[in-house]
Order: sequence, then C-alpha cells, then structure tokens
Amino acid sequence: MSNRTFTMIKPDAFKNGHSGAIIDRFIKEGYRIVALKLTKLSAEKAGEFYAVHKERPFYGELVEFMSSGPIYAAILEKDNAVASFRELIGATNPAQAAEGTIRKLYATSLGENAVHGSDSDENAKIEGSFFFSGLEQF
Ligand code: DAT
Ligand code: MG
Repeated sequence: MSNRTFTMIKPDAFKNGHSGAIIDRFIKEGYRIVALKLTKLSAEKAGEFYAVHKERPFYGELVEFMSSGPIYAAILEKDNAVASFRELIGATNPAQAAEGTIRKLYATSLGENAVHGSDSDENAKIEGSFFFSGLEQF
C-alpha cells in the first residue's frame, strides 16, 4: 500500500552541500515529494521533536546539533514508505550503515547522521504534522 514517511536532511548534510544529491536520491528511488521546506529548528522545537529521547544521555547534544543550522523537512510517499525509507537511509550509526545507503554516503558521525526517517506510520503522521499544516500535505 502506498503510504507516507517523514524525513529531515539534517544540519550536517545541509552544511556539507549534500541536500541536492539527497533529494535527487529520494526522487530516483521512487518517492513522491508530498511536502518540502527549508527551515531551521529552535532548540525548543528540536527538543520537542525529539522528546521521546529526553532521558537519553545524548539528548542535549542531539538538540544542540538539530538546532545548529538549516534543515530540509519533507513528507515522502511510496509503497511501504516507512520501512523502505529506513532501509534507504541505513543504520543510525553510519559506521554500521550498508554500502550505498544515504547515511553511509553522507553522514558525519553517529550523532550527526545526515538524515531522519520516521520509524512507524503513526510517527510519520505526527512528525509530518509537526512541520506541515493539513493544507500543505495534499
Ligand atoms: P534514528 O535516527 O536512526 O531513528 P534514534 O531514533 O535512535 O535513531 O536516535 C535519534 C537520533 O539521535 C539519531 O539519528 C542520532 C542521535 N543518536 C542516537 N543514538 C545516539 C548515541 N548513542 N550517541 C549520540 N547520538 C545518538
Ligand atoms: Mg528514530
């Protein structure tokens, strides 16, 4: 079934000039771009987005990094979008990501790993709606 996932091109990939290649890869892999914007998270907004991790030791560092520069936020549509996209981006730690995955190609480190991908259909909806109004998610 065709469904949707949510992604961000994180500040490291943006700063390193990989945004164009990454968006091109999304399209080449057959994802339809439903919504796309360039934005920058405040520390407060980054903390809210990653609230599920707030008890983890890396939370402060994650919030600081995610609010350190511009990002692209996007909603993508494809069959089996959530699972297929997690496969396309690769493991959280780029050192463990498979060859050819986006994190293997473009991530900086475990903490600065180039892209986000939702981990469930439910979270994809919540995360997409964090950035985009209903009117923007046509
Ligand atoms: P993912 O982004 O693959 O869904 P996650 O949800 O477990 O991974 O963690 C969210 C982000 O937090 C991850 O993309 C990078 C950062 N992170 C995760 N584990 C970390 C760790 N052990 N040290 C530093 N940063 C970490
Ligand atoms: Mg996650």
